[in-house]
Amino acid sequence: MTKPRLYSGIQPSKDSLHIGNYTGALVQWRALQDEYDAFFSIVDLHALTNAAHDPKILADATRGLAAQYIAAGIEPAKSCLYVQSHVSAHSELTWLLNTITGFGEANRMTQFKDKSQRFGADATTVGLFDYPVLMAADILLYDTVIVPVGDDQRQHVELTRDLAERFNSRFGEVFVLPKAQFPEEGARVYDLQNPTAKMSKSAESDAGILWLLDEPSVTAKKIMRAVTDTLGVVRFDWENQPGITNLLSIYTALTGRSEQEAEDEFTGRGYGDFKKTVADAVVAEFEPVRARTLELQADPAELDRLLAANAERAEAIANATLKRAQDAIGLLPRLR
Ligand code: AQP
Repeated sequence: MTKPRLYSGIQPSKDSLHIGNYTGALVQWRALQDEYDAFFSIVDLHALTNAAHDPKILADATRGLAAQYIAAGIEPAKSCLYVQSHVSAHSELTWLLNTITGFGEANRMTQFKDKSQRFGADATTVGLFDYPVLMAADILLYDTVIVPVGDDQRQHVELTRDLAERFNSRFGEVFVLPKAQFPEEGARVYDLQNPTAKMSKSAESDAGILWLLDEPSVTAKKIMRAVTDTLGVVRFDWENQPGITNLLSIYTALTGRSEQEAEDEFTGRGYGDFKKTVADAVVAEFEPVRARTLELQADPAELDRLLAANAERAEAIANATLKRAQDAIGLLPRLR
């Protein structure tokens, strides 16, 4: 029996993932790859919308992200791991979907609002505005049933469903309606220095971000310096203790402990002791992933071969869906 399809991706907008990408996306991906026919894309076209995009580092970051996927447990023998720009159907379907997307609905996307505010008027592009439509094309091309993502992508997956429904009702049944899936813990990790703001690769300061490829001593130092409060109690309370709660949430996501178990473990213990335990857990999780990433990056030709083979597999599926969409929308088929 064929397995239901799963699709997700991460932008190679930096040379390392952060812990939010790890707990929000990769940990779920790893757990779901047996149950689903999984496609994990390195969404480099999305990375072009970033204010800090640098053409000199994008190709290396793309390969490096493939290495991090594998090092974190995505198995190339089971899952299709490929680069978005290697499959041109992503860009082509985006255009078709653009023509049925309302300006108003795209304008309601909170991630666009946040990022455009952070980037400023000069760096806010039509590409950034169109990011959710490209993401819809990514998902719909693969007849995706489930999209495992962090909480920040909830609205984008809802837009994807709306576009699929609209297209199907206007032009005939072409797309499968996907559903987002969020992890129980670690669905939203906040910046350690500003624990009410999402941890983000494109944040201005590095001090609040736990990079997967940071040296262990740097990781530990960032956690020991994380912003907390003066209440002196380790408990889940996003409203009054966002810093402590963020660290607790990272801890439960990585150790599999329940919220209650984690709170009980730290009853009567000071913040320094608590932070040290969280730092040890993060370092223990990241260290083998970091070491394996560095090993894989030492053989770029092998990574490129793997990505090329997987692009072919992805392309066959994506092109078939694109053709259905082109036919349904009424474009004249090209004679072959
Ligand atoms: N802070 C977060 N907590 C939990 N999950 C997160 N994700 C991102 N940040 C957090 C999840 O990681 C996946 C890939 O994200 P992306 O790089 O494609 O885009 P993003 O959501 O815009 O991530 P960043 O880190 O904020 O990147 P930049 O700054 O480059 O845009 C998604 O599943 C996302 O939910």
